[in-house]
Amino acid sequence: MKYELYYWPGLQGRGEFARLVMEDAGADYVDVAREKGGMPKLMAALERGLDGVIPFAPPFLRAGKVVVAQTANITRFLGERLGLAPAGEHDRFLASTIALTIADLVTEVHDTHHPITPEKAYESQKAAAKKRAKAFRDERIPKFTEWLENLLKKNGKVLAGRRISYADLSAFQVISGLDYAFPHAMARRKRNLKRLYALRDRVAERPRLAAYLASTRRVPFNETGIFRHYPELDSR
Ligand SMILES: N[C@@H](CCC(=O)N[C@@H](CS)C(=O)NCC(=O)O)C(=O)O
Repeated sequence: MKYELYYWPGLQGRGEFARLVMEDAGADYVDVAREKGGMPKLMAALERGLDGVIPFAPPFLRAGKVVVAQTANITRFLGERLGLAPAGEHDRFLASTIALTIADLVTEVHDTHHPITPEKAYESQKAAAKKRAKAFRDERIPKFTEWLENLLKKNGKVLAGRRISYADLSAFQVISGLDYAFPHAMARRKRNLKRLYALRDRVAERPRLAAYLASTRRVPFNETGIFRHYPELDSR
């Protein structure tokens, strides 16, 4: 099976959550819009649909005749197919709950630099972004990250089930992104998040992921993505 990932080129963005699952599993996939002639395919899928499905926004994934959109839905689909999901209903829904909550957190990260609308540039909403980022740093980072830390305290070395799952890969990505975007705010949180950072390190050391992270397929975090480092939105 060759998976087709549709996502904007030049940034990790939400597409990265799906990439990490496929990279860790050693799956065969193509990043459609990064290929020559790929952007028109992405735009055509958004305008006219793929196999009868018109996704609202990237990322979306084609796996044979199945088309899946929404990041958490995609990572669950891939995780369950590629051996990166827990077994049993309780843990399957726990993993899915974690991925959906991380998707909420990602939206809040995005809204720190686009608090008014995603349709206008950051530069046109800087004053509101400063206020939003302060509330995010002071109230929302602690709430989300301590929730993840407490899940680890209860469950052990992984967030759901007994082995690494797509939920853990998503936690790796969101912590890496927060570290990039808000290095000062995160440095202050770190001592309360020992289990979460240990998980982040264990995920980064997985052989296929370590190779991926060192490759050119891993586009560096940058200021066109979700996790943007604007010093004025972080605090010393
Ligand atoms: N809830 C969706 C959000 C998807 C989303 O906002 N995608 C962004 C790129 S990361 C986009 O292209 N949005 C276009 C739009 O909202 O008009 C998910 O988690 O996949």
